[in-house]
Amino acid sequence: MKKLVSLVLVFALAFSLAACGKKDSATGGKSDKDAKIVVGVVQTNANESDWRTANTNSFNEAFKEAGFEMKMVFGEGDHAKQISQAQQLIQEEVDYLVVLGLQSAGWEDVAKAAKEAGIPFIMADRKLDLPEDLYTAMVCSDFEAEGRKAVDWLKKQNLDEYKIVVLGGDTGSSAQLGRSKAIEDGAKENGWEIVFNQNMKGWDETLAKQAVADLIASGTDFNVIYAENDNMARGACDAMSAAGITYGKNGKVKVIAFDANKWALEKVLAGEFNLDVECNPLHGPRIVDVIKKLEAGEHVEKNVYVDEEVFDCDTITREIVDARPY
Ligand code: GYE
Repeated sequence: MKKLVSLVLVFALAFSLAACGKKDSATGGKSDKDAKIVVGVVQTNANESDWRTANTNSFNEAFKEAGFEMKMVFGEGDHAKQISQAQQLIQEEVDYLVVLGLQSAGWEDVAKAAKEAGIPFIMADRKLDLPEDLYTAMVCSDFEAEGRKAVDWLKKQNLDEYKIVVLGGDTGSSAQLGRSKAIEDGAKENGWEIVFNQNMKGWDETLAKQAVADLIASGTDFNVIYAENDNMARGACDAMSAAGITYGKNGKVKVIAFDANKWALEKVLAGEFNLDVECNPLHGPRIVDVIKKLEAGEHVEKNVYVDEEVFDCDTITREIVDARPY
């Protein structure tokens, strides 16, 4: 009998030692409660846009305040690089993996590797094409919904004609895919003409300015700029200014932007942009909240879309702009 009891105790000890070395990818939870939580963050690019700068700063500040150690890496426009960076972070056995994907597709192998390693996979900013069993939580923007807000506003303008220039973001990012789908569907539904529809690599402001300058030089007629972020909208406005084309509140061309950076809302207030659709970059505190809940074994919503609003040059106020956090 004594032998049986000691055998059972040996197995129980062996099992508990084996279990403490492996985290549960669904719930996280460091085996050593006193050690610092280490979070790997696979970011898109360092200097992609003002939105991205605010986003990166948000992670830095929130993780520092939470006492997390952050290992942030930058794909710099290269999807394959992001994949290998994520795999490296898994090898380094980070406690959590947060991914902001340049591309929405192609993340299955990384997500499977994280799950196998017991590392919770969290999507931030841009939803990735993954089944729900391969990620722990998603905190993203609904980009198609953002685009629909712009389409609904545009429809209410009751323009005599709609000749739309679409300046898209990075091809294949969920932000570009969602916003582009909204305007393309809206144009079909309403019989609007899209006279130009190209994605600007890296959401680049200079590329957007040059594209609009070329359109003007070629004599292409347009009366709407649908720019998928603030920086590209500013590039388009610079091109129109250089050509003496009026735009904004009292201009020939309506200007629609996305992100709602504070400097861009100053342009909405000044009547240079007609509409700016918010895409809130402050994901740092949101991801800290998710990780703290996982550490505490609390329930975490699987899919959370960030609440976002729109800013219209006819209704925005100085107070609204001054109160903005980014
Ligand atoms: O709109 C753009 C940034 O992923 C929503 O990426 C983000 C987009 C944002 O570079 O400015």
